[in-house]
Amino acid sequence: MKSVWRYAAASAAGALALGAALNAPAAATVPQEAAVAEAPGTGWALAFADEFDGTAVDTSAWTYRTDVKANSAQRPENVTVSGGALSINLKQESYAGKSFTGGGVISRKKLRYGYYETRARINDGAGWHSSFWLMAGDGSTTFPEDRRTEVDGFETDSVNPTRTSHNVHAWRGPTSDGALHWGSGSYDTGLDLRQWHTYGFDWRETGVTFSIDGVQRYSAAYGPQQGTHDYTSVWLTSIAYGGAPDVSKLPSAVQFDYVRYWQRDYYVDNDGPAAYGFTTTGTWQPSSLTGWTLGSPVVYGCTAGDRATWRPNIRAAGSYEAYIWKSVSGTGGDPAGKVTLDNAGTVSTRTVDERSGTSGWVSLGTQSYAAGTSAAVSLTASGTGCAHADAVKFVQR
Ligand SMILES: [Ca+2]
Repeated sequence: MKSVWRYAAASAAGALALGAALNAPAAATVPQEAAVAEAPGTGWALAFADEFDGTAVDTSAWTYRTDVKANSAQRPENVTVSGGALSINLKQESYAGKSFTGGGVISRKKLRYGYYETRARINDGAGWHSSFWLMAGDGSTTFPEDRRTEVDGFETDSVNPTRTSHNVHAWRGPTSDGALHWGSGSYDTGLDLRQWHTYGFDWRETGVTFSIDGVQRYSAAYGPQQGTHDYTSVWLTSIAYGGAPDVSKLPSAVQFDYVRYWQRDYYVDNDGPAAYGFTTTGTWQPSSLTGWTLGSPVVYGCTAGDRATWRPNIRAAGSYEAYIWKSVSGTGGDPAGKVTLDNAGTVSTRTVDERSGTSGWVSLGTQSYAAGTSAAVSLTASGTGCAHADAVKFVQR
């Protein structure tokens, strides 16, 4: 993957400011940056971002990590925004039975496939575990009941400030029962991670690819039937973990310059955040079928005219191949469910036979689409058997 970020040319004034900042408080040392986020490639569209350019955490976008884990308790008070960065302040203080406090933020927005990026630097001094990662939850625990996908863009233990790891975990709840894991293992990056570096990962249906400063470092083949591909929040966190904290280096801070999330392909699922484009008319009920990703519920409608509609919010005009997930369900399935693809008034239809073949994505062809919500796919039950509705996707071609 090419580098997705360009620094502004260092002016004399900029170099002076940066030099002077080396002795200033941590929050003032964010390097110069370009004025506009640069997309990771053609067709990607920015769908969520926080540049941390304000003077406080935007609590409409973020909640706080507040658990007590390993050697620290996490406190909202420790998270600040100033000087163009979010700082997680690391302290030696007695709180909630611990001698140290860290913290973090968790996005309220739940996201799935796309390219995620941050620029970050860890603290100097042993004893802290800092991460840029995805998972369900609100920050009160790292073992929520609905824990499924975990993607770790980086996990760095400050005792070894050149080493990090990239990981994917497919959980099935708060315990490790049945979980699957992919990981780079801790490796030497050849970089001083106490300096600013850009960390990105591209999560697709077929897996996750991780990079540092635009250089690919690890890829995990995390398929949709190996674990639930969940809607997750972005977590930026640091806790005391991995040996005793070096108290001579406290207080200190881990900093994040920004978080950005781009989309290129558009999945619309019957489950997940309600506003994401799935609607029904008629009567649809939960099915016991496994969906396109493990544990993604399917619904079914049995009366002629029952209709399910998926309407993506396409953020970049372009050429996309549309698909609908066909759920084969034996003699109970609808042999002639009508699938309609409406591209801003240009309509094509076909039928799908749920009584034959195998479950999988069925291509509806490649067309040019405008940005916005003018395209939709619908499935209408024929009244013979029951039609099953799960997901559609628009994949950029
Ligand atoms: Ca589903």
